Amino acid sequence: MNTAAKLGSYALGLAVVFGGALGVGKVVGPTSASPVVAPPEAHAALPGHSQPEAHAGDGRPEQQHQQSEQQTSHTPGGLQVSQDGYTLNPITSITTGVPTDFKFTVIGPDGKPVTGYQVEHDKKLHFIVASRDLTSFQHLHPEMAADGTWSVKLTVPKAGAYRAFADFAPTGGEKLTLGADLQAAGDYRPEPLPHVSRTAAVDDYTVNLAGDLVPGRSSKLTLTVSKDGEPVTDLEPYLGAYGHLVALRAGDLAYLHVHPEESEKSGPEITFYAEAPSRGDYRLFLDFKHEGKVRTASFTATATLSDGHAPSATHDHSH
Ligand SMILES: [Cu+2]
Repeated sequence: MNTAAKLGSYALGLAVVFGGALGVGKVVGPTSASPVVAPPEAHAALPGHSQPEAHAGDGRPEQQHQQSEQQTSHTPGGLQVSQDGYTLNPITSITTGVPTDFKFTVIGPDGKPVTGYQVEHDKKLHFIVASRDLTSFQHLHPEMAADGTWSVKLTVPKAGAYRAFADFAPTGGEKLTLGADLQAAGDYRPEPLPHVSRTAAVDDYTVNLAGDLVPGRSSKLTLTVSKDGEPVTDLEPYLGAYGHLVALRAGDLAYLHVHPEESEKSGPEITFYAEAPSRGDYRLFLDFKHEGKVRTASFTATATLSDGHAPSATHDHSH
């Protein structure tokens, strides 16, 4: 009986963990610039707090629920092919260097392709394809057929492993980012992560990055666009803002929650709030539109602890 009771509690805990993920969108919610994730100290208090009542029966599920919410609020998007009953289902395979009419569906909790989506940033679904070494990035907008099949022209430039992300919110549901691996056959030569830099060049444009990623916090990032040394003040709206930023964690390609600051200004600055789930390196991809063309500027940034916890490498060498 004891074992059965324990298993029952364990199963309940799992159910709460998966159910709790539905709340993630709210927890890391859209508009707050303030810290939204509990600091690590909050966790330390939990296990001790729940111990004395471990045998109290009725109190147990609620305590597990609290703990589960703490855990799921830290799970970044894009790491799972299936979450909250929704599954990203690639239909087509990819071939290195060959344009593919790539097709996929999102299977819903009822086992059928989802056809109802909420529009976010001007689109029902945002489709990102990044190489696992983070040196290739594409932000695409597939078309959906009436039966829920999405299709998009996709060409991957080199052989290797890719991660495809579908960023969407089903009608009546929470925002989700599902991720699936795609493989392009051939001679795979992974490149190292580009060095940390606050400047990125694309065509005649230079983009500067101000602000720092802070682990477990919403961090303000300001990107400033210039062309031939002159600030660009006539950026064109793209996806309902003056830029679109995607941030992926090096190592596992966790997909960060990023949202733009509302602005009437068409440049040269574009401001975002990005939530780095941990310390480590991240690759940032800024899409911006100018003179009718969308370009992507890429940066590598490191999330380290601030407030006196800076790494020793930043010590002041003056005497
Ligand atoms: Cu998009």
